[in-house]
Amino acid sequence: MSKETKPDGQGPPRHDVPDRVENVDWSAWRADDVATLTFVRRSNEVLLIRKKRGLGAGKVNAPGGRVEGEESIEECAVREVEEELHVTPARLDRRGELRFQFLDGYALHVHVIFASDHDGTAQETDEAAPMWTPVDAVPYDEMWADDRFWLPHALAGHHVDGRFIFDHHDMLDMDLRVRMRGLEGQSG
Ligand code: 6U4
Repeated sequence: MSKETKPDGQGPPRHDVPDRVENVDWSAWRADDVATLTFVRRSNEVLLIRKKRGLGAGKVNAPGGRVEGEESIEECAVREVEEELHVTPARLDRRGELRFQFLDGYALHVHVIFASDHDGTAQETDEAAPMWTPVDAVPYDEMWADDRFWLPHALAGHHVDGRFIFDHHDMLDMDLRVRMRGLEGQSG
C-alpha cells in the first residue's frame, strides 16, 4: 500500500501556498475536487444536515459532496442528496461557485445549487441527519466560517462567487462577489 498522503485541507501548511486571496493566481488555479452543496427549499425552510463523516463532520451544512467520474454537476447534486437524506431534489438552479484554497495545498471548487422542489421524506443516514430549518434561523455558528457571508445572499435568490483561503477550519481571507437577482440583464 502506498503511504502517499493527498492534501485534504487538514494537513500541515505548505510554504508556497498564499494566505491572501489576492496572492493566488486564480487564472492558473485548478481544483483537486469539484463538489456540490444543495439547498432544498420548502416555503420558508431550507433542508440542512448535521454532517456525520467526511470533510466538516460535526458541522451543519447542506447535503453535498464530490463529483464522481463523468457525472454532471446536477447529477452529483441529485445523487448526494439521495445518498445522504433519501430525498430527490428537483427544479435545480445554480446559485453560485465557491473556490476554497487550503494552506496544505488542497483546492476545492464547490457549486451551490438550490432546489425549489423535492420528492421523498428526509431520513437520517450514516452520512447525515436532516434539519428542516427556517431561513431566518440558519445556525451559522455551527457551520463553516464562510457560510455566514455568502449563504444569506444565496437564500435571497442572488448569485454568489466566493474565493476563500482556509487553514484547516480557520478562514484566513475571502473575496465575495454577489450578482443581485433582477440585475442580470442590466449593463454599464
Ligand atoms: P466522499 O468521501 O467523497 O463521499 P463527499 O461527501 O463526496 O465525501 P466530503 O464530505 O469529503 O465529500 O466534503 C465535500 C463537501 O464539503 C462538499 O459538499 C462541500 C463541503 N465543504 C467543504 N468545505 C466547505 C466550506 N468551507 N464551506 C461549506 N462547505 C464546505 O459550506
